[in-house]
Amino acid sequence: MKKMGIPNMTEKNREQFQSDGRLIETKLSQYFATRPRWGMLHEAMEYSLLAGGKRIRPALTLAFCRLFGGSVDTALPMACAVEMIHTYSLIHDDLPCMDDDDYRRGKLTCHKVYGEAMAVLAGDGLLTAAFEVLLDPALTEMTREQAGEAAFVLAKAAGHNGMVGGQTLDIMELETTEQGILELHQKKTGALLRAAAEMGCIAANAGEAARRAAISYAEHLGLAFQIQDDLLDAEGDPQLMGKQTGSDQAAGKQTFLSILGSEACRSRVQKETELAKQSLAVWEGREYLCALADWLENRAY
Ligand code: GRG
Repeated sequence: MKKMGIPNMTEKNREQFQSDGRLIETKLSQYFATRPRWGMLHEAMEYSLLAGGKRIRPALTLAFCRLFGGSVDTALPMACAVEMIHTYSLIHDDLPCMDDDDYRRGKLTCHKVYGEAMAVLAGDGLLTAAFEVLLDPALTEMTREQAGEAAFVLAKAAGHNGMVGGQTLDIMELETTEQGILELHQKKTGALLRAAAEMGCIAANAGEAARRAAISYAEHLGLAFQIQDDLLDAEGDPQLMGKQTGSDQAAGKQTFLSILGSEACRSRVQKETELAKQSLAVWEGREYLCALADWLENRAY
């Protein structure tokens, strides 16, 4: 997989994104470092967790915590938890019974390396570890109240009315209208991005107005992100993306692209990115989150 770097960001914002990335990477690598007798499981979990994702969701958690005056140490376990849920979803999504993909992020998928049963378990292990990390008093600087609230927000976003529900709508191919596809993606992709932003607010004990702004930002960003994902699946460079492209069309799937066409998709990505940025208009210190939105609008992977 070719690495693209992060264009269109000022040096300061790029440094922030990279230093948050290092923080997240280091913390994630500590959780499963020990190997019990059944350590193959931990190896498989770590293989996917440390496979080089963009770390967008944890970056949002840290950024919102910082924007609203919280401590990054409080937010870090929440950031790791959301990345664990995201990674589990990708491992399961790649399984033969779902999308049956051989490559992700330029590397063989978890089941290709460790076998299907171990990949199912690695996903299960990451899903549950996310809540362990949030709720273990020894691993966190959160108050019990913050941990409980974050766990609730994350569970709702990841579960049957959130990401798992969205994936179910997807595999049942129930949605064929723009409104239906929108709802599917609000659940499948948007819910976790929104939870990532909300957890940053929880870590900072942010007030209602701040939380509403963060949710609005995340919802518009999520939509832009998903539409860009549809465009990349059709038009992206597989080398840059680190996985096969063209899968939606090959499967005859209804997507924003198939319904709206590429021109309308591109302008919708722009519009949703603008709305995401406008959601933070009254908040000082928003430049970094605006730069993240701009980067995602133009991402090539
Ligand atoms: C299996 C329960 C279950 C859910 C799967 C998220 C998901 C649901 C499937 C992934 C399919 C997909 C490509 C969705 C589009 C948006 C998306 C989540 C892209 C991948 O996220 P990135 O770009 O990935 O943040 P990296 O690799 O950077 O972490």
